Amino acid sequence: MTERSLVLIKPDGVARGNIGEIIGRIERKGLTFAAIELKTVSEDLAGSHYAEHKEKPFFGSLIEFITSGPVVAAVVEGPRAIAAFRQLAGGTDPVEKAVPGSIRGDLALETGENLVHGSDSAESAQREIALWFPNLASS
Ligand code: RTP
Ligand code: MG
Repeated sequence: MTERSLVLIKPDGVARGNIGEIIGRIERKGLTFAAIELKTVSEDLAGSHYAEHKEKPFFGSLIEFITSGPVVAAVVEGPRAIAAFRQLAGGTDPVEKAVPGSIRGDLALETGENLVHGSDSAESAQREIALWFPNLASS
């Protein structure tokens, strides 16, 4: 069954010139793009996107980081796209959790600057796609 996932290349990925590298990995996996756009992230959008982490001690630094520069926002599509992108991304901590071969495992060092976001469930994907791409048909 075809799924959609909301993928972000975070400000560190854009600033480090990793857009092409990350998009290439997504394409090589066989996923396709239903939407892709460079975006400046407002505090409002950042807070809504990461609402589940509101009470966490790292929430302030997370919002500061994700609004610190432009991000690439994309809707990625394909069979099991949500799990497939999470596999490509690797675990949250790029050293302790992400395995070599994954985006974070190969290219990142710190949990706070881990290059990419991918929706973690069908419910999150639906909510996040509506938030980032309100004009995209939900077909
Ligand atoms: P994301 O939402 O960004 O795709 O990352 P994720 O699912 O792998 O991790 P999540 O638990 O949703 O956490 C969101 C982001 O918050 C930062 N974080 N810092 N200092 C910490 O313990 C900590 N834990 C999470 C990370 O940047 C993570 O990507
Ligand atoms: Mg998450």
